[in-house]
Amino acid sequence: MSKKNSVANASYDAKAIEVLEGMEHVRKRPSMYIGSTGPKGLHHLIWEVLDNSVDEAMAGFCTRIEVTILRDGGVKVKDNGRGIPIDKHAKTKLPAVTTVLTTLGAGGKFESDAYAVSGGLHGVGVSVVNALSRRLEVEVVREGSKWHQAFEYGVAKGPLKKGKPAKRTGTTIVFWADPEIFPDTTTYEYEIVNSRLREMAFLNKGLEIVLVDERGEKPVGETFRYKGGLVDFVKHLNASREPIHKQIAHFDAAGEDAEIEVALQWTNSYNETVLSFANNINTHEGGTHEEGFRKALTRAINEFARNRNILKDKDGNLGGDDVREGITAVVSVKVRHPQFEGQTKTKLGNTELRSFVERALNQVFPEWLERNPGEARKICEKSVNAAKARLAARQARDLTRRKSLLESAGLPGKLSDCSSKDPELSEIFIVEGDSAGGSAKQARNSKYQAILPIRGKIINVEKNRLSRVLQNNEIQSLITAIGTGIGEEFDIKKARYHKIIIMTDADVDGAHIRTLLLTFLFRHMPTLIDAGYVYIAQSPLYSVKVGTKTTWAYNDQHLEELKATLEGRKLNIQRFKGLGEMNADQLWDTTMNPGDRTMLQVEMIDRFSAEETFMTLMGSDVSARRTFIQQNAADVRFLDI
Ligand code: 0RA
Repeated sequence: MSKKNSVANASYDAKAIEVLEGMEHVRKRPSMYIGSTGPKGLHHLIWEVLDNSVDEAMAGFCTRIEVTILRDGGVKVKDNGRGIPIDKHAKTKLPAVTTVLTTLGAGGKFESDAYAVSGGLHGVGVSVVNALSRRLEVEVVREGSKWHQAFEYGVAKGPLKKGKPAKRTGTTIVFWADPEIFPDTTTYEYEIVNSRLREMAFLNKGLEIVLVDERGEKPVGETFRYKGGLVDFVKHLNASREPIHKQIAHFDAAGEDAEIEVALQWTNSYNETVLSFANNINTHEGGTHEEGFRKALTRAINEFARNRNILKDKDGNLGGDDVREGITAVVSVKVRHPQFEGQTKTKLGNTELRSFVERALNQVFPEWLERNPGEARKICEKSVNAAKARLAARQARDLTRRKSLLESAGLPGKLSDCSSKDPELSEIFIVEGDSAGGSAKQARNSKYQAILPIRGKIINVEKNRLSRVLQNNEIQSLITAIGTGIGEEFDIKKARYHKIIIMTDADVDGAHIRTLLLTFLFRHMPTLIDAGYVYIAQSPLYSVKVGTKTTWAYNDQHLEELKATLEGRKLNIQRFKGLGEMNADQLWDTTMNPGDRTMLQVEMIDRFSAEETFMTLMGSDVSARRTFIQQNAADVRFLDI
C-alpha cells in the first residue's frame, strides 16, 4: 500500500469514527438537535426531511412533494427534484447521498452554491432524522437509474445499490422514528402535519404539496397548491374574521442577498396577527425583518393620516400597536445566510434585513395607500380608535397596578400563595370555582404550591379590546399573581412561578374555561408558553375501588383497560363530576403530587395552527366555528362556545 493511500485511509477511518461519534451524540442528546423528544420533536423529523425537498423547490428544480403517513408509523417524503447526488464524496469516499444521511452538518447543502437561498430547518440536517430513526430508507432516481440504501439507527445496513432503470429524477426518504428516543409518542397528528404542509405551500407559491394519511380505514389527504402565495395565506387566516377592506395588499422585492414578500389586510379584530418567516421557518420570536416591517408600516400610516387630516395637528402620532390593531400580515424573507437567534432559535438576527425590509416597504406601501384611498382611510380610522382605546387601556393597567399596591404584598386577595419565593420551585394552580379552590387549598403543599381560584367565565380575549380585557377581575388577578406584567411591560424574569398549571373540571365548562385561559396566555403572554411554563393538570374521571384499594382512570379508554385487567372482581366505580367532589387526599394523590401526577406541558408546535385554532374557536364568525367544531369533533366536541 502506497504511503499516500495509507494516509487517505487513516483520514477515512478518522472520518468514520467522527461520523459514528456524531450520530451517537445525536442519540444521546436528541433535544440538542430537535428541541424536545415530545410531540414537537417528533414532528420536527418530518419538517427536517420536508425542508430538503422544499430547498430543492426553492432552487427551481422541484414542483411536487408528497408526504405520506404510513400505516406502520413511518413517514414517506417524496419529491421530483434532481435527486440527491450519488457520486463519491471527495473526503469520505462514500456516495454523496450516504454522506448527507450519516454526517452531521452535511445537510443537503454541501454544495452551497446549488441554492440561491436555502432553508433547511435550523440546519440540523437529515442525518439527525436518520440517527433518531429505527430505520430509514432512501431512494434516489438519478443518472438513469434508481438507487437505494437502508439505515438503522443512523448506520448503513449496506452500500448504496443501483436498482432498475428509471427516468424521472427525484428523492424519496422513508423513516420510522425510534420509540426509544420518543418515549411519549411516535404517533403523528394529522392536523399538525396538515397545517405545516399548507403553510409551506402558502410560502412557496405554486409548489404542489400532497398529504396522504394511510392510517385510517381509507386513506385521507389533501393537496395544497396556491397560485396567490402569501395573498392566499392572508385570505385563509382571515377566513373567520371580518376584513375592513377588500383588497389584500401585496408587495415583494429582491436584493442581492435577500428577497422579501409581504401580504396584509386589516380586520375588525382587536388583535394583531403578524406571522413572519425567514427561509420558510416561522420566526415567532420576530427579528430584524419584523422590525423593518413595523417601522415602515407605522411611518406610512402616520404620514397618510396627517396628509389627509385624519390626524389633526394637535394629535400625537399613532403608535405601532395602534396601527397594527386588527392586522393580519405575513412577512416572508429568504436570506442567503440566515442568522437565527433567541431562546428557541426563531429570531432573525441579520442586521442588514432591518433596513432592507424597511426601505423596500417605504418605496411601495405609501403608494398603495395613495392608490387605495378608501381602504387607507378605513385603516387610519381604525388606528385612531385604537389609539384612544390604548389610553383607556393604560388607565386600566395603572388601575391594576395601583390596586395591587393597596392589597397586601401587591397580590390578589383570592390567591393562596406558597411560602417559597424561588420561582423555579414554585407552582401556581389556576382552579375553576371556589369549591374546587377550597379542595386544592387543603390538598396542596403550601411550601411551593399556590392556588388561584377563578370564578365564573373569564373574558374572551378574541372578542374584546385589551382595555376591556384588563378591566376583568379574573384577568387582573391572573396577571398580578403571575407577576410578569403584560404587553410591552412583559418580563419573563419576573415570573413568580415556573409552573403555571391550569386545573379545570373534566366537563364542558372546564374545557371552556381552559380554552379561554389558553387563548389569553397565547395572545398576551406567549413567551410563557415558549418557555415551557404552562401546564394542564390531568385529573381522573373515575375512581375504581377493589376491596380497600382505589385506583384511578383518567379517561374512558383507561377505564375499560382497568376493567379488563380486574375482570372477575367486584368493582366500585365512581365518576367524578368536578374537582370539588374529590377530597383533599384524593386530589393530592391523583393530580397535584409532583411524584405521581401526569401533567400536559403546553407546547406551541406551530404558531400558524395555534392561530387557526384560537381564531376559529374564539372569533366572531359563528358558522366558521361550527364547521371547525364539526370537522374536529373528536377533539373539541366538549367545547360549548
Ligand atoms: C445537492 C445537490 C443536488 C441536489 C440536492 C442537493 C438535493 C437534495 C435533496 C434532499 C431531498 N431532496 C433533494 N433533492 C436534491 C443536485 C446537484 C445537481 O444535480 O447538479
